[in-house]
Amino acid sequence: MTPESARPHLDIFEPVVAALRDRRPVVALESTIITHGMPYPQNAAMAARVEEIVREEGAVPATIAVIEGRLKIGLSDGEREALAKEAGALKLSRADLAYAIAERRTGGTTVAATMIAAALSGIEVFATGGIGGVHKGAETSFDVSADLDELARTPVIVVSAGAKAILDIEKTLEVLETKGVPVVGYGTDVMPAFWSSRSRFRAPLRLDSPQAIARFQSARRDLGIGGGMLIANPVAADVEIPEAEMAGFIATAQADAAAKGVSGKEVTPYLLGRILELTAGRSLVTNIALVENNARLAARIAAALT
Ligand code: PSU
Ligand code: MN
Repeated sequence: MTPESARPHLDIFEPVVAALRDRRPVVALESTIITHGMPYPQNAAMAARVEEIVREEGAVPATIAVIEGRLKIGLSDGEREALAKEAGALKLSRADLAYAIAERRTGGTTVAATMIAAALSGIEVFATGGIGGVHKGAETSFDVSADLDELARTPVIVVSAGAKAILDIEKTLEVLETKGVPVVGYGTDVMPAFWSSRSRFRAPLRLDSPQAIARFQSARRDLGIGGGMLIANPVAADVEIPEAEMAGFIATAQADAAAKGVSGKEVTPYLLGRILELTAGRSLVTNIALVENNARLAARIAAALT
């Protein structure tokens, strides 16, 4: 599966090697959410709990990150803890994943970079919080996440709570449609908005079971349609922050980012951190709950694929 030339840079954790060899379900997990998405120690607790949930569902978790130049597919508890505390971690996407390897650096992998690593190691399903997408104001900033291109080209099922609500969800859906990426509402006709279970937009497609998602993905493969798909799994209603309530916090965070001149890859981490302050920690509780919810569904999809 792994191209020979990539192998010297990859360390696949033993339980993941065994599961892939025996064709048991494996779920990839990203690490930018650990290094840039949440503060310590909540990030460490979230990362440990998410792995546990995947195991409870009978799958093997593979948290993906770059540690001192090694592309790690699956981390030990010690490596995961150390990454959660690492202050100098890079945020790695398609553009800089290989840079971190060549320069022997440490970094969290975004949705895009985690998809690349998952596909290299033969993992078909991946759980995250929310993908990157088209930022509000992208018509002047041109800030469109590399996650969207990766979904178009790399054959991994990405389980998310939709696009982060700090984004322009309507434009993000348009770009995904243009690129031929299926966006599937899980058990819903309405696109979720990360912290909110509902947005103003319809989910382009709907499926109601992990088995149905697995069938859809294998039909795509049979037809030679490459690329990934995005599953939009709404956060549970009892922990959501409704969209109308979030809108005010997001607008304030956005205005603060503009006033401070935050740009490039710092935009998403800055907005998430500012929203955490503005909601007095409530957004973090929701963020953790939705990642856990996505990990559970991803494990069930992985099982359905085997
Ligand atoms: N989901 C979260 N928290 C995060 C992210 C997603 O709950 O921090 C990360 C993902 O790694 C995603 C990245 O790929 O933010 C998008 O960054 P950008 O908008 O700069 O492409
Ligand atoms: Mn960006």
